Amino acid sequence: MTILSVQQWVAETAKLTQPSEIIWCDGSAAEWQQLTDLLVSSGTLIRLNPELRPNSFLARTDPADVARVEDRTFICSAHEEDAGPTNNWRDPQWMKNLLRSRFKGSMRGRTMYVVPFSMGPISSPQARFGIEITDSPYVVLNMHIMTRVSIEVFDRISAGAEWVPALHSVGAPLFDENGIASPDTTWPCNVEKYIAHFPETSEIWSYGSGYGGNALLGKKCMSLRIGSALGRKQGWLAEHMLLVKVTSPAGKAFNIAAAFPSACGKTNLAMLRPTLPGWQVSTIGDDIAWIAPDSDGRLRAINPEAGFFGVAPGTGIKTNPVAVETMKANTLFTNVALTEDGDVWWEGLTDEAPANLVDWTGNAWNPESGKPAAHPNSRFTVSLSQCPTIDPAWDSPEGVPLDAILFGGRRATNVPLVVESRDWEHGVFMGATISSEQTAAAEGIVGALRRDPFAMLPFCGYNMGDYWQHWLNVGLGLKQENRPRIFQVNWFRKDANGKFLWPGFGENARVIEWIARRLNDEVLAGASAIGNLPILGDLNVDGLAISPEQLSEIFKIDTAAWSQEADLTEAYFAKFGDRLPAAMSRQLELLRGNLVGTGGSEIQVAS
Ligand code: OXD
Ligand code: MN
Repeated sequence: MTILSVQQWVAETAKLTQPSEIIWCDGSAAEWQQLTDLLVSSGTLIRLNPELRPNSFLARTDPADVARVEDRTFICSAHEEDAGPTNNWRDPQWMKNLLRSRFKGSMRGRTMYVVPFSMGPISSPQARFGIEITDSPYVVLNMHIMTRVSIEVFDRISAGAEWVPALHSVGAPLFDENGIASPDTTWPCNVEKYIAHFPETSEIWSYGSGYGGNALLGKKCMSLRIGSALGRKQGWLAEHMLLVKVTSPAGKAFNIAAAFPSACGKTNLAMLRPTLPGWQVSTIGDDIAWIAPDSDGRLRAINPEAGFFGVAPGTGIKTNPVAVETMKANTLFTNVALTEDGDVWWEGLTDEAPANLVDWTGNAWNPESGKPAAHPNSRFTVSLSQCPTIDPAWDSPEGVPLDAILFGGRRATNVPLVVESRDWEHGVFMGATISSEQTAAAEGIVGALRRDPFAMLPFCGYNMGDYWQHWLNVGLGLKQENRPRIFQVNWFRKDANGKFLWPGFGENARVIEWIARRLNDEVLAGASAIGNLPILGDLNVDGLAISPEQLSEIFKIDTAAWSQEADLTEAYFAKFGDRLPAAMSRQLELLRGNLVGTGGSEIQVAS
């Protein structure tokens, strides 16, 4: 496409949506100033006390628009089987016809913003460009932080770069077709929501929500759903992974990407302050990694985002001091509580709630009410550049060479604290079988496994079976000695009384230390039925109140329970029919054979 086609797309969209004005955005400080002033005067943003939280704002959403809407998220490929059994599918023409009727006049009385953005440093060969059209100035401000908004993107497009058209409307026009006015609200949105992706033509159409991943289209929509489909065509991987650099006391550095389902402490790991002397962790990304093979047959990773859109509750001075420091200034908060002196608070920021809070709905908070002051999915949006542990490579066009990939779920049973895959294919099997026990009845049967392969369940833009095959293919294209090693971790194993066996948080650095020592060939591992485990004594537990019994419990492999798990995996894999790679069935059979052969937990030294 050429720059002309951008203009054409903008003109056609304006004809359809009928805004009263079009503004071409440039991502400048002046634009930030103008839009924050506008939203403070309209009541959408509250300016926080500049002495306590300079250049920072609080937004309160409509109580019905507080999270991603997975059941309203669609993958619109020509054939249903190309979306696969884990996605909501709609025919692309059917969806576009329906959406055209919703977008018709949807911006009447509002301003349409055209936001050119880059995912990844603009000059990076791994960067991809997009243009978001939105009628939400709140979205524009968030895009300023989360992506690189710049008019340079137009130059790249003129020079021939591909780009993703990303159309967004909150679906709340201020006039109907007869000119009858509807009053505006501080959080316009529509009860009907559609987050539609067209992976074959790389387009996004999002309607009805102003919140987070539904509306900041560079994030889940482009960087994961469209990104994964682009990556498949172009030979790279778009992943729901944090990215960190770990440096040993001897100064040896390793780059690690890690996939965790939502709400498994990803931001905390991305900003880990190790409890072990001499070890350092620096942050490159907390949510998404784009990973591509380089000319040395090695994988290189970039964080396509430029900001954190982190969950506030549980992010505390004790649990994540780095995040708390990061959001000292220049931060947008959404749905947290407001303090008397014009600052913000949420559950877990401090042990005690300050007096006289205003809750996320704008009402005086009654601590006795049993209701939280901040919404459980309330967020902070802040630039990566403000993170005290940021690694300089976060902004480097070349990205970083990847040494290890971690897969984690939230498992009370079966899965040990850490286990290393035997090889790439086994590692892909580990990723494909990530799951968590459901903890709330709302999610289904409590204790049943929720499968979340590669932590990509809501984010894979095509058939998940094809996605596993793509991972296998990418591995085959790498030099064997340069392939990242793959590990599975689980911070959440519990004992028979339901108590966590591992302290977690900063102590997870002990597991990272063992992984780094494996990468450096300093320690051996023991072969077990499910992969290679640390040899007793190699995992540093000095100073931890953990008994030898607890330690053996945390690594216990129960053959009967694993056989049952293998049966569940077989049933899950059957959903993918002939899209299931043969290598995944082979790995499952290997697991079954190992369980019979070793009795599960007998450990021999493997390497
Ligand atoms: C997120 C998520 O918001 O994964 O990052 O849900
Ligand atoms: Mn995420």
